Amino acid sequence: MHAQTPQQQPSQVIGACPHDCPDTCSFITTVEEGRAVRVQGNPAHAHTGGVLCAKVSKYAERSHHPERLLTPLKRSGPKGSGCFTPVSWDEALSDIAARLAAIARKNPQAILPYSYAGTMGLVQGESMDRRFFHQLGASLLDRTICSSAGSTALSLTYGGKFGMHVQHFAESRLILIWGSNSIGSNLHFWRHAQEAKRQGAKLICIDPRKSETADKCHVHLQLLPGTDAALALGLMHELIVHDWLDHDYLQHYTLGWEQLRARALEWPPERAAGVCGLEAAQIRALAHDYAHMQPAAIRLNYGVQRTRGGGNAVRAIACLPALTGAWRHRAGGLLLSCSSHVPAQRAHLQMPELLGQRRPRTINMSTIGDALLHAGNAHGPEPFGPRIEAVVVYNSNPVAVAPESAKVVQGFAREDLFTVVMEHFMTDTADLADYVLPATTQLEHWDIHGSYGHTDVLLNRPAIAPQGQARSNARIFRDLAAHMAAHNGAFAATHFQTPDEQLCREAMDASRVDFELLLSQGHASLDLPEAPFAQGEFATPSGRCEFASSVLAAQGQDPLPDYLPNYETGASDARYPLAMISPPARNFLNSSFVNVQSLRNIEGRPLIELHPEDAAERGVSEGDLVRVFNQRGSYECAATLNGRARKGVVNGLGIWWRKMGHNGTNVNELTHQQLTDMGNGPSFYDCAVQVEALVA
Ligand SMILES: Nc1nc2c(c(=O)[nH]1)N[C@H]1C(S)=C(S)[C@@H](COP(=O)(O)OP(=O)(O)OC[C@H]3O[C@@H](n4cnc5c(=O)[nH]c(N)nc54)[C@H](O)[C@@H]3O)O[C@H]1N2
Ligand SMILES: Nc1nc2c(c(=O)[nH]1)N[C@H]1C(S)=C(S)[C@@H](COP(=O)(O)OP(=O)(O)OC[C@H]3O[C@@H](n4cnc5c(=O)[nH]c(N)nc54)[C@H](O)[C@@H]3O)O[C@H]1N2
Ligand code: SF4
Ligand SMILES: [Mo]
Repeated sequence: MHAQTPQQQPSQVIGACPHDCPDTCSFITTVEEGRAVRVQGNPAHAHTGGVLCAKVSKYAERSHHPERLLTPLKRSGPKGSGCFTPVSWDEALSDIAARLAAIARKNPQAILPYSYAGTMGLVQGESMDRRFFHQLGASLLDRTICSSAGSTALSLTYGGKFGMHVQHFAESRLILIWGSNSIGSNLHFWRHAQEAKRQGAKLICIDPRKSETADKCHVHLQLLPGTDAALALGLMHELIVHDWLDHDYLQHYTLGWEQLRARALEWPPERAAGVCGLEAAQIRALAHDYAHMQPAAIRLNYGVQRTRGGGNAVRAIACLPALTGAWRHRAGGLLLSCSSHVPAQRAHLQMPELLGQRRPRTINMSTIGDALLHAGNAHGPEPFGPRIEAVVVYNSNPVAVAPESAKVVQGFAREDLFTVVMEHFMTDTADLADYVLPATTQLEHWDIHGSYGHTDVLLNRPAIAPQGQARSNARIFRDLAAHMAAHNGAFAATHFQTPDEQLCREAMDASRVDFELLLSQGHASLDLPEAPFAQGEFATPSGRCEFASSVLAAQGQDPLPDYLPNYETGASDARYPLAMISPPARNFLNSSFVNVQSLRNIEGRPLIELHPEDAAERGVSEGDLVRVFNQRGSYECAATLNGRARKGVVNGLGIWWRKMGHNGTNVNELTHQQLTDMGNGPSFYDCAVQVEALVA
């Protein structure tokens, strides 16, 4: 055995999982000879409890993947031909700066940033990038693709994204797991739910799919997609007629009770059951449990808000714990997101003041297909402004994840569109770029993270050197600013030079988060009350839980939650009689990890789950290839009759890369760009299709 130099000693570095997942785990990377050999859960971080999900356990495999992008690439053939030539950073950045500067001279709003939560880090996700685009005066992006309906609804009701502490679910007597496949997408919450179950709690899953989580709950209410508001109103009806109410809580801490009462009384369980495709007795039983098994907690997740009425559904469900006073106990109440607790210094990181007097238009990321295809106008009845001439994509893979892919692809395929994609891999979006810039992974850069599923703050230290010539997002924007300075002196300012580690130091309110503690142990807990709304203290304008929203009323909208039917149901168009939802695959994270072989082996191949009767009507047997289609497009995949689909509903799992699909498409070939009732979000799970056997 040869002697090791100090650098060759295995070392362990504390980091944070960057993914868009409510768990925000603390992880430890073991490094040997400059390579990450293992990524494991940090046992010292209570929420992580030493456990990572299967996906991120493969993070070393992902980071050292043989197909990692290691040099800047410049397109050398027609768009989408896959022909790229390696170029130096200097050449790439000079050319990109010149192209963007030329567009900006005409109208900077023709430039659009496109990013989401490929990393949730404040530094690599929303700092130098925003400074850069603010200085440029580029179009703003409304980042709606995941959670905006639910977030808006929660904020209207509670005044922000606040909720129960996740660890207190372990003490609940009843847990409603509503629109969440927790085992797949919120594993560390599930550990607390399991603990509660061991202590005798009852677990009830509310989900159109018989998910892995539904399998483990005592009761599964398999309602039709997009009918949750009707269910919540039916529950309220029962709470009211039996007087299972906390009148003191209602009187002191809520707004609009009399109005909500009148609305809920329009929803006897029979009516709600008819809408939801459930039995009235199931709704009665749920209401009885909810009133009598206290403390009662609701783990709501974003799966519930991806239909036309998703915002109203979240508002209706969010009212429930105020009716029964469940909030009085720390193990009662609701958790959708608690991200408003994070003391992030966003204005400091993003510097919107760099816009000066300019007020650029905002483009909704959920309708990127339509936006890219818009010819542009400045003066129409609905002014769109200039045609989009350049897009800079980072932390996102819109060609795979955005709805109505045919239009998204057509948009990104425009020969006259200048597209820069910063990525780890050659994704479907990178395939259509003019420049592809290699980005570092979480193992290679600094970052700092809040969470939307717990109330700790985490620091991520780099464990290994950047692979190849990869650079962090923040560094790429710093370097691009330096090249832009040749065209516009404002980019020479020192706020375009702040290093990543310094941005981490400045990202959080220092009076709330001790950075030295983060440096030493990687995580720090926020000091917060045990039960957020035990004594009211909602962050709404009225200080109350707003059943009737003063904000909605001021906008001339219905101030109360209501049931809004889906845009598309299996009944709305005879040609497309099946409702399709497309929830996450357990071993992928949106479209990330699809290219990690060990995880793809577990998922197998693109598939839909079909009810055996729907399959029989179409002559489809287990494992057959099928064509799922509607007026927007067609997606070929395998069908499974595994018992997880309800009759009339198809489950298209996961966001496969299009190029790995059977006919080069994925499930978003079928989804549409109509928006949710609140927050301008996408309605991915509000989609009607037909299925037919594919004749080979
Ligand atoms: N393994 C894995 N984990 C993930 C992700 C992933 O892709 N894979 N994605 C991450 C992201 S981006 C997010 S936003 C979060 C949360 O993402 P969510 O979308 O909340 O993810 P899930 O918890 O899988 O839950 C969605 C569940 O809602 C159900 N559902 C669909 N339509 C309806 C409906 O109308 N009503 C009700 N009640 N339920 C419905 C689906 O069947 C599914 O079981 O998860 C994150 N975690
Ligand atoms: N049909 C259907 N569509 C959906 C959903 C659904 O349930 N059904 N879910 C929706 C939801 S909830 C969400 S959140 C969106 C998610 O959509 P996206 O935010 O686009 O998420 P990902 O598909 O994971 O793509 C993230 C990309 O960022 C890259 N990335 C990661 N870290 C970095 C980094 O540090 N730098 C750079 N430059 N790149 C990085 C990854 O390699 C990956 O390709 O998809 C939505 N689309
Ligand atoms: S994806 Fe979620 S569960 Fe998996 S390691 Fe990251 S934070 Fe933890
Ligand atoms: Mo998401």
